[in-house]
This record gives sequence, structure tokens and C-alpha cells, in this order.
Amino acid sequence: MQINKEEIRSGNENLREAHKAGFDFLANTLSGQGVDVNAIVQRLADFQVAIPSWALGAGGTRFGRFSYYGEPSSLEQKIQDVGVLHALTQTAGAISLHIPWDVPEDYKAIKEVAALNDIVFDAVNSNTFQDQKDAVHSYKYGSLSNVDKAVRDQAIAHNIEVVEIGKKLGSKSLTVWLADGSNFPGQSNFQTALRHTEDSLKQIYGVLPEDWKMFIEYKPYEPYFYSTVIQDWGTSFMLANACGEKAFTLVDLGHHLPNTNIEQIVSTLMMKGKLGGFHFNDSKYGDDDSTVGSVKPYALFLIFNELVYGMKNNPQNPYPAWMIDASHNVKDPLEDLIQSLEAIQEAYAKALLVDQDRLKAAQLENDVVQCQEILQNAYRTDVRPLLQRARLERDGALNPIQAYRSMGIRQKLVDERGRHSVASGL
Ligand code: LRH
Ligand code: MN
Ligand code: MN
Repeated sequence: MQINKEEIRSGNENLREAHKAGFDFLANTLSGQGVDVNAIVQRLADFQVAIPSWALGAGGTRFGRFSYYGEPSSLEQKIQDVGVLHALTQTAGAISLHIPWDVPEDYKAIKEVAALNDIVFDAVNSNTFQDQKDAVHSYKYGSLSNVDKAVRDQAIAHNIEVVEIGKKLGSKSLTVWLADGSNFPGQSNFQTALRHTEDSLKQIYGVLPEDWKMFIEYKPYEPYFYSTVIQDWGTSFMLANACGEKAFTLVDLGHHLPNTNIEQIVSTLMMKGKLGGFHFNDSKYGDDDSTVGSVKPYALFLIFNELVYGMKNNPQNPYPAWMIDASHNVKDPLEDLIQSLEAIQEAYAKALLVDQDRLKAAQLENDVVQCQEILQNAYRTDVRPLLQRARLERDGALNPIQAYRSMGIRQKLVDERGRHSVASGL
């Protein structure tokens, strides 16, 4: 499956005039306010978000899974799906692989498919939350934190193998998300579990190539429902510090208890130079993995406001690795990902519009009303013409969902792959 650029271009034709009118009006207004519109369009074009290989098929719940037609069943097909997203949106130029679900058989061939689709390999993810076929030891009672050294060693060896695979693909980072935890009070000794985890992470860190980073993800609960070993950003931050300067915290939006002030966490981590990775999704209740921006778009904007501030003012923090970590139970996964990409770009564009100098002045005056006005002015601006312009200039689609549908892409995938192909994934 390869997207025909010509088809995207011709699909843009009948939308071009309406886009131009909307863009000119917005650009005029913003320029009048002293905004450098071209610079924002360029920043949007530069902003690339990785798609995880496990998000291209239908997800499921513990009650069942309803597969979607034409799902990718091989790594090549997953990369092609990301290629479709990237061709339409010009925002999804990377894929994040999960090992062992996506171990390439032929590295050269896989890299060729990726290059053909304009896709690079982002962070590689290890998996010690499932028992793999032929594994000697079980992770039922934990992996890097397990009381049994043999189990810990197996989990460490797996992570080292993931780094080896990533090296062959050109990845530059390893993401570790642990399911380790306990289901009942007394089941596990918190201090022992944390100490084991720190020791294990340090061993993995020890084999990281010089130009690699390690991202440590945290999550307060699930799959264990009493405790998780890396429960919050503080624990992750502490572990990253213990490992060294190539280790960072990874913030996944869904991995917080209700009402947590995520924007403040982001801000603190960036000030300390330790925000390494970011997983986008949205939620109403817990780690729902819903479409980005579908439930709390204002919260997403406030988070982006801190990200933008940090990217400008915190040179001690590396440029974060962005990834969508969402799941699609009822929608076409590709349509859902297009919606997420649009929501991310929208929140980013709005955050770029925040007048930081005026905000600072209002803060110094303790003018609370004015501070809120400045943020909400940016938030209430319809920035979609800026997103369209960034796509149009790079031969992306003015309206990616509409293009996806009118080009009949899902039907083409079904024709190629069959109706009941199944993707591996969460
Ligand atoms: C589980 C999870 C986590 C990881 C992914 C691999 O919560 O969604 O966010 O990043 O699985
Ligand atoms: Mn995640
Ligand atoms: Mn999650």
C-alpha cells in the first residue's frame, strides 16, 4: 500500500480556496498582534509524532476485542500504515516498535520499507509484562523488581536485546514501562521491590550506547491494583537520576490519578532537564487511551503551554520524544490516529500563540485576570488554517480524514490484506 501523492494534491484542489480565505484572515489578524505566522507554520511542520506499532490495529478491553478490517499483520504492513498517516498529515514521520511483537526478520528490507514511506524508527519498547513463548521464567510476580534474581536477570537480558535490535534499526532510545507491582497489601516489600528495580535499570543503562537515552515510564495502578513499583513521576525521576544523565522520565498523559496537575509535572521535569519522552492520549477515568484531545482539550493546551515554555527556556532539557499511546476499540485506527495528530498540532499551535512576554508582565503585576485572558485568548483562536498550511506546503492533505475516506484507503487495505487480518498489540 503506497499513497499516491498526486491523488492527495488533486483532492486538495477543491478545498484550496476556502483554505486560502481562512488562512489569510487568520494570518492578518495574528500579524496585527505581532505574531510571526510563518515561524509558527514552520514549527508545526517540524513537529513529528511517533506512532506505536501496537496502535494500528483495534485494541480491546479485558472483556473482548472487536477487530477492524484490513489490520496490518506484519511489521512491513504496520510501517505502511504509518506511511499512510504521514503522507496525509505530514506529522507522523516515525514508528515506535514493541519487542518481541515486532522483531524484524530482515533488517535491510524493513529499513527499506521505512525509507520508502519516509519513516524513521523512534524509541524501542521492551515488554516484560507478558510471558513470552519459551521463556524460562514467568513475570507473574514482577520482572525488574522480582524477588528472584533469575527472573530479574531474564528481564534485564530482554531489555539489552531490545537495545541491540534498536541499534540495527537506527533507534536512539529505549522506553521501559513496567507492569510490576502488587495486588494486595503485604504482598510485596516496597523497599525491596524499588531497590531491585533500581539495580536492574542501572544494569540496562550500563549497556546503552553513548548517543542513546533511556525513558522510564510511570503509572499509578494497573495491571496491579494495590501498588506499582514505579507509581509516579517522583519515583521515575529518582530512578532516572540514579541511572545517570542519559536516563529520563517519560510522561504518559493517562498515567495519572484524576485531577493531577500534569502541566506542573511537565514544568518541573523540564526545569530539572529530565523530561525525555511523552505519550499522548486522553481519558475520562483512568488510563483510557482515548483519542488525544477528545475529552480534555483545554488541559492538553495547558500542558503544551508548559512544553513550549520549557522548549524555549530549558536548554538543560533534551527535545522530548513524542508518541501517541492511544487505543481504538470502535473507530478505524487510522482515522482515530489522524484525529489525535490533529488535536496535538492544534494544542501546540495554540500554545505557540501565547504571548509569553505579556504573560510574564501580567504575572509580575499579579494581574490574575489578565494572565487568564492571555491564555484563553490563545486557546480560543481557531488555528486550524495554520495546520492546513503546514500540511499543504508539504503535499499533505488539507483535510486528512476526508482525503482518507475519499481515497478509499481502508477498502484498499482490506483488498490487499483480507477482511480478517489481525494485528498484534495491546
Ligand atoms: C500500558 C501501556 C503503557 C506503555 C504501553 C506499552 O499502560 O499503555 O502506557 O507505554 O502500554
Ligand atoms: Mn505509555
Ligand atoms: Mn498506558
